[in-house]
Amino acid sequence: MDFMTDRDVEKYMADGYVVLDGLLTSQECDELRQRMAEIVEQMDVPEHCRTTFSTHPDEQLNKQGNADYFITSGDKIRFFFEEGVFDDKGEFIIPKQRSLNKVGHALHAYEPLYKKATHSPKVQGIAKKLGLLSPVILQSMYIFKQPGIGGEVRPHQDATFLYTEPLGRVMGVWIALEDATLNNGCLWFIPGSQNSGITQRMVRAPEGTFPLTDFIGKEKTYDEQKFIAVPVKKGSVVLIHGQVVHRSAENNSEDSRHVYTFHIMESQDTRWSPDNWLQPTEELPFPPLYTK
Ligand SMILES: O=C(O)CCC(=O)C(=O)O
Repeated sequence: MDFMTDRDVEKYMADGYVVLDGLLTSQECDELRQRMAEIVEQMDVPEHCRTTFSTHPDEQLNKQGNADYFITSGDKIRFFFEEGVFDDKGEFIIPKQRSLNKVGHALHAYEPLYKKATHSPKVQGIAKKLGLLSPVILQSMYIFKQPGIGGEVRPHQDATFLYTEPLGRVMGVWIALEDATLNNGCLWFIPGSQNSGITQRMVRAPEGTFPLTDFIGKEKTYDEQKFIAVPVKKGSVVLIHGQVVHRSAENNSEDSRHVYTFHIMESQDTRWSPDNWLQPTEELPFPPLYTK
């Protein structure tokens, strides 16, 4: 039987997301976490690049001292921090292992273990089950949701940041490397919201202007009651339609909630917007999923 069943496909189409248990074994999750611990141990982030990551539009526009570090991170492995983890001189005021919000955006290309997880037969099988002909990998992220300080991710649609014509060509593959619970900041979704278009786009600002990105359209406020919590077990994957509205809460618990996530796009008959912050580069064109 396929790892993704017909019922899973139906649920994904209806709700805009679906959970599949057992994409990775517990040991595979631990290996990915161990490798990330080594990467963090060795990280060397220039002072001017000590970037706090926020999904709040105003904050993204205003904290642009290090905007270059973000906008050129599509083909690199770079480090983005939680608020309040540096002192005035840019020195860590908490252990650096606990300081990160995420690492992105090219683990899938440069880190062999992450590359293997991204191109695994199960992931390729999911894409085939969904009928994708020429899927490519756009970006990847390791998200930490640190105990006590892991920030919220505000309600959004991924197509705001990863825009295609036509819409409906992008899917997030979100893999829990630890249990994601109500306490440590699991995902929440508005089922069916992928069918109502998008409300906002993040675009590159014209060359030579600052800030480097801008938003078109307004951030929408959603009815809190419509969100459904989606706690998942370590090793499970959540498939996220590019237009489904989702969010995650702050992590006020004592547990971390590590995740490896990447986005794929059906490239056949799809126009990747040149206005997107993320662009393929000479060093790293978007790699096809159906390779090792
Ligand atoms: O991991 C999270 O908390 C949020 C991730 C997310 O919203 C995304 O990858 O689009």
